[in-house]
Amino acid sequence: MSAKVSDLLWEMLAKAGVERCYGIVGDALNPVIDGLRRNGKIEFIHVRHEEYGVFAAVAEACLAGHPVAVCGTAGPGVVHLFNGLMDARKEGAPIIAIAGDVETKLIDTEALEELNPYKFFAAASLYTGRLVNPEQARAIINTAILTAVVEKGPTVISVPGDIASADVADHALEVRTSCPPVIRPCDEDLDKLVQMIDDAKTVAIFGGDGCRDARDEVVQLAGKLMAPVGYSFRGKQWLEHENPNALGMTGLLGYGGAYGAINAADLLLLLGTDFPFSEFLPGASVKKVQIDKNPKHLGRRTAVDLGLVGDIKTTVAALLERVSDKTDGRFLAKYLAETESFHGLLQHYVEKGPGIKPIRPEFLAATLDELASDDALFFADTGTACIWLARYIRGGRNRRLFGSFSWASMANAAPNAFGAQLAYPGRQTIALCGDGGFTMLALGDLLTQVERKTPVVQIILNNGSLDFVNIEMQEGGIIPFGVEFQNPNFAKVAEAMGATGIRLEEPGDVREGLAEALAYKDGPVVVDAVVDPFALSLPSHVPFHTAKGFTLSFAKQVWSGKMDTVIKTIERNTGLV
Ligand SMILES: Cc1ncc(C[n+]2csc(CCOP(=O)(O)OP(=O)(O)O)c2C)c(N)n1
Repeated sequence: MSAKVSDLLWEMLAKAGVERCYGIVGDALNPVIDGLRRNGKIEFIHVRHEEYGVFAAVAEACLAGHPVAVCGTAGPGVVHLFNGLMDARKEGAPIIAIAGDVETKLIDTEALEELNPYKFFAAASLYTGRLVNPEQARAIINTAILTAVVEKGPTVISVPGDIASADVADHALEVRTSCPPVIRPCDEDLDKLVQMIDDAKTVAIFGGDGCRDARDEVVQLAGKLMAPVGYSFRGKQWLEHENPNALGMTGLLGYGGAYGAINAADLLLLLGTDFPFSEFLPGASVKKVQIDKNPKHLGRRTAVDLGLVGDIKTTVAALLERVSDKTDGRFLAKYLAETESFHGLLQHYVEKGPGIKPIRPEFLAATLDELASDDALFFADTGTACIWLARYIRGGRNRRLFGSFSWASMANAAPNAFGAQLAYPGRQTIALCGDGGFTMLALGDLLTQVERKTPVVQIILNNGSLDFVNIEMQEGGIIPFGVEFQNPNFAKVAEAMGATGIRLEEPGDVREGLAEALAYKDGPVVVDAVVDPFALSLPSHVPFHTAKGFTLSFAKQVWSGKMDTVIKTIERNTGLV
């Protein structure tokens, strides 16, 4: 039997290192999936919602570093891929989406389920190829794989069923990718930077995900320069642990002395970061140097005095040989002390937690941090879960913290954790889910986890509201509206679906319940944690507009007869309970 286009597709994907394809089959995809079955090298993960499959793939691709395939079929199935592919675009995940397409004879006739893939995927995809002739196959598949892997992001191969089942003459090619090139600024620019560092009395460092492979070099540089180190959410897992100069994060989730230090230093080194919250970065009073291997990041969030293209590991290694040691440690000590005292504040609801009902999320997260293993993989839904993850879950050499950092979609954590568990079987994978996020996307695919006996621990912050938006609205000076909903007992729902369910209502049960969930290895666990919906979290630096917004919102709530809510919010966030 001669090879079909679909045979070529899967063989090339397998040779490029794809181990799994997540998705849902049907119509145009049927001959494509038939090729996957014949090929036998790639595992098909049948999910209940295509978007869930893409979030799983994003986590697998980002954590394991290899390309992952996803699929959805013509029209609606393809549309369900989109939000996940936007996440892949923003997270830099090498995903190849196989999109079912109408038969070639129907293209541009407004046929049932017809969708123009070029227009539809334009915002998400780095490359979209539409297979309308079998002879395009090798070139299109090759380009889709290489673009995803080299440029780090999603690509789309749109496949009409008739082309998937057409014969193809070409042989499958191994798509080879070399390891990324080493880039550092030229000597002249490095000399300029060394001069700026040597001239500065105080230096602070702010690092992001670009420090992923450069942890040791950055920590060493900070030691040499007596520089305090702040980091973004993405940078936390690389720069927080075993770093005596670590300060914490800035921004809305911020804690510790990071905001103070980066705004007071003579010179700020922005390393591998595209931190988007410009209002938390210093203005012209601080000299700024930004280094990033992606030139598009330079100077786009804040004006910089010097922008250099280079990977952080190589560039910082070169700097280490050239900069002079600094000996005055007072600046560093000041901001470490600030971090220490903020840490004390963060502990308030952790220490009081065992006696407070409803359960304080701070106490829940800190207990989880204590009980989870040193190589646990943590995932947070966009929502308040991010706040508790950022503040209470410590990174570690082998721990990983992941979220929809740059796209900020709801409902990412459970599918992320599912994909991670498939890539790292047996490792603790823990999803901190919002109740809004869990019911949006994770519930249906809990069945997928049950069927596969995938040991994912999903902890639902059951606060009966879209709490992050509730806080946002108050911050914006308006009365929270449209944010409340009613939840079932998620533990019972989980049990009915075949998963293990644990309901936590009493603070005294938190430790035991979490320990039981983490110890369970035979399938998914849903921990339904009924938490305080009034728990607020303010950043270590509160911008004026935030304080003003809360004051205004509280006043409006009082005027509209919601005195009770205001009192509870104040009471539960000022250490009164
Ligand atoms: C798909 C999507 N819809 C809406 C939003 C806007 N949004 C951001 S956080 C959030 C609330 C999340 O609520 P929940 O999952 O219950 O978590 P909580 O904040 O209550 O912990 C919303 C609606 C979004 N980011 N993504």
